[in-house]
Amino acid sequence: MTQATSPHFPIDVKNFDRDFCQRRLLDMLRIRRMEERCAQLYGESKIRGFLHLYIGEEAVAAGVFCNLKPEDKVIATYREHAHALLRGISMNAIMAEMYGKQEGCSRGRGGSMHLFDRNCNFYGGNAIVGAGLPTAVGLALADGMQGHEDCVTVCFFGEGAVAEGVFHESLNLAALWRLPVLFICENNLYAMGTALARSEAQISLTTKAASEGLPTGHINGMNLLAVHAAASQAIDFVRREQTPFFLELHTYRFRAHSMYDAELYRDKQEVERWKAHDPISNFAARLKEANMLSAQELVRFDGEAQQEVEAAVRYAEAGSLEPVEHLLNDVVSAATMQTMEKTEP
Ligand SMILES: Cc1ncc(C[n+]2csc(CCOP(=O)(O)OP(=O)(O)O)c2C)c(N)n1
Ligand SMILES: [Mg+2]
Repeated sequence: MTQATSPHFPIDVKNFDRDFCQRRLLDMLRIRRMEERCAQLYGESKIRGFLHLYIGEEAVAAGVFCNLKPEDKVIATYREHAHALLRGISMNAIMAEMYGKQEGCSRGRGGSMHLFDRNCNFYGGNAIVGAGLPTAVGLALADGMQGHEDCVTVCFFGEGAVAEGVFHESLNLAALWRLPVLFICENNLYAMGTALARSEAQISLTTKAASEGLPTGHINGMNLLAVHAAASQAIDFVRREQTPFFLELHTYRFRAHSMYDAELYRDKQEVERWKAHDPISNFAARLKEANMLSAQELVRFDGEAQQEVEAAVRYAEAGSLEPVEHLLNDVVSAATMQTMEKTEP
């Protein structure tokens, strides 16, 4: 594990299958084009509320998801459009959810931060920083109790979550009870406008995780093949040993935290420097150099991604809003619980 998770582990594109590489490139293009369109639709007030874009971080999701089995469980944060898409929620259902339409994957009640689909074993989307971690521990515990021996739960979270007490509580329990959770920290350097060193005395996240008894690794999250190699080894390890692992991926978001953010906490040159590591254009260039991608194929993949996005926008536009009379459906209060208890035989 140590070698594969070193940021300097050499990954040669020629060791990979051409079809595999092209599919990963398409994964990243689908994410990028979908989110660029979402940003545009936000400007037109078609999408409202919060919208946190993953642009710049695509190699993380694309490198991890291709290693998972359908029965594995995934949980993510409010920056989860990519995870939902690569876990198999259709772009139509995602876009309809963004629009708040009933045809959305959360029936229009969740929006951007609460994409969810149990059929895909995708357990959200969560607005609360750190809330996915104990839920992941619970999902893995449930798998064990139900005899699902071979399952892995993957929990994505930002580095901002390590400041939450629940980060330590969750890692401790997962290690103590030997639960098969892969904790993936998407370290994009900032929690809203706060750089890690401004909130944490110990900025080595692997040291923090190791102090809770977890084996750890870290890798360059802008390099798709490096992410893939590290994730595949980490997932195999968790599946085989039925014990948790902590993987930190160094990445960067190119856009604002959410849609309203003056970005006073970082200078433009820093963003430009990171854009030179764009996971999509760099991966496409490496594939071209290795004769694994032609200019025409790249245009075709991009066109396919854009067509899928436009079809999803049409689907969302044609969708319907939930009638106001349904407003209280699925709303449970302490009072309704008491009534239910009284009326139950
Ligand atoms: C418990 C909690 N505290 C504060 C917030 C407000 N908040 C929303 S996003 C965010 C930053 C989280 O940053 P990070 O975990 O690094 O994820 P990133 O946005 O960088 O992907 C904060 C503090 C929240 N949603 N939940
Ligand atoms: Mg962050």
